Amino acid sequence: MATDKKFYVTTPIYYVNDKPHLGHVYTTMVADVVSRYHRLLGDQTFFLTGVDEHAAKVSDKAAEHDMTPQQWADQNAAAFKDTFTKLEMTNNDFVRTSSDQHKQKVTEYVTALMKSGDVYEGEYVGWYDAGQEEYVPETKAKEYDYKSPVNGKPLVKKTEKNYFFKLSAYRDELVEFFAHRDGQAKPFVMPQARKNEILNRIKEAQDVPISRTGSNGWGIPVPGDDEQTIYVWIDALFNYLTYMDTDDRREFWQAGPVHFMAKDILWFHAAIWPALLMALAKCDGYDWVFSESVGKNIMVYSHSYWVSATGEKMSKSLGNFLDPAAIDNYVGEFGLDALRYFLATRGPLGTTDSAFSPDLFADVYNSDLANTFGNSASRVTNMINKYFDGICPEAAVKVETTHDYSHAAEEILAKYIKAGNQLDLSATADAALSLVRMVDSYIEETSPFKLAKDEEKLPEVATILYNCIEALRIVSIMLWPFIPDQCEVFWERIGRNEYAQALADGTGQLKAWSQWGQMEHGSEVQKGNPLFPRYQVK
Ligand code: ME8
Repeated sequence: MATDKKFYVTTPIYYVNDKPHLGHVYTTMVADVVSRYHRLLGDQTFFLTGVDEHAAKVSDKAAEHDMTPQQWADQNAAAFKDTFTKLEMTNNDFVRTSSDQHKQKVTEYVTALMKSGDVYEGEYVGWYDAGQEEYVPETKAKEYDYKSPVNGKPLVKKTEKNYFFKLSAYRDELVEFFAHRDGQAKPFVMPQARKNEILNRIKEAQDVPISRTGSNGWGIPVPGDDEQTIYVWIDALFNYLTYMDTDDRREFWQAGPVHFMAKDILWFHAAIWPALLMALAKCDGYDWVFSESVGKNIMVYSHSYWVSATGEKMSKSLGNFLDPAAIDNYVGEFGLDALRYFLATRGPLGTTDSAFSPDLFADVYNSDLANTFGNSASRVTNMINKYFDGICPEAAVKVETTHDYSHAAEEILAKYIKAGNQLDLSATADAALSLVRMVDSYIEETSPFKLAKDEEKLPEVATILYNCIEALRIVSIMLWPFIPDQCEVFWERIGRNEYAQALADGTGQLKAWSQWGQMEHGSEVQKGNPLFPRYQVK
């Protein structure tokens, strides 16, 4: 049964100046694992990802290729969509900022903000980072020696007639909002280590330009001023709302969005975005956009970077990224589950960058998947086939052991849920693996393969193998968000296709399914190829 709880998770919408790379796949994969985790809990989950089209770097790239911006955007949007489909991302929709729904809603929101006075006309002089499509404040520009901190190119001094968003008017409200959320179970900014930097910047925040000229019509026009288009960042941030501003989706918005992104764009999400929502909520008919429940649950999670082996950020402009072809190679060699598992558990979710190394990938694959769940599943299903003809045995007699399974499974489930709710994906996966390690040590301790040599000991072997297969059944449920494909293969082998069906229908039941003792004596347990064949380093 699905719970009444709603869950809404997003990724940044990615620029379509180029093809997707590992960084984009990473954030989308993390959001996908988190979505699957919530679907497993039974929460009604909405997962949104997509692309950001109206950037100058998109129209520049299009011109280089003799295409219109829309043609270029179409081509790369398709590449993002294909990549995500191939990687079995379970996003419920795919944002395109050139869609009518988005453009129309952004126009409505900006019109409302112009009417309320939070968007006004003025003149802007500042330092522009063309690669990032971002104005850099004077103090920061000086600190960076007037060069882009990302690609090293000179910052450009620009003067423009501009529309501004009155961010300065929201300083106090933002500071108060941060403080309020600090006192609650869920802070607004995660990891918390990044909060102070944002807060300090908020305290001195100036109004922000939200329009530009000279975009040759590539962008959403400022309402009532065809010479200006809405600055790509404002257009982009609104995607999280425009796609949910329909009768059947507003409820998901009310659950409070959980936004994933990398640290480079935290400022936009942690300061400008909530301020825009606060401002819009003051306009007629929009109070729902920053309702109490949104204010209580909205969250911005900014992870660190994947860096190359030499420590540079992987990025399109630096050209040092793992592209779709390289990602395909990993999937071909190790399987999609392995990529998903590696990204989710060894990625830069915390405050330090992660280097992507093929050796580490292979090590993690062997240690966490092949030698752990994969090996244990093979061992146990093989023994059940060898000693009990593939029929789930009965735990009828007591076996001396130091392992208290049913109790341990309960404790592990509690740990798993705690880590999952805190978005600590490596601790979540590790909780599940700790139950596999327990199965292994139980087998070492009780040696069913030795006992089986003595006919009289078969009832003990039966109990041992029942406990093992039951524990692995629970493990496979907990590991599903990380390695769904092989968990579903395992479910077929133990006669539990119903889990996959329920999850596809959005009616996961983690807690009910994880209660001890649901493998049925007499049901079929098939053996099969290793779920994760061990990788031999070449
Ligand atoms: O910033 N490591 O788009 P973008 C980890 N359109 N994650 C990485 C990464 C890396 N090396 N490189 C990129 C934009 N990412 C805007 C966003 S949202 C309203 C608008 C991921 O194509 C990470 O999620 O530059 C980062 O925030 C995002 O890609 C930036 O993608």
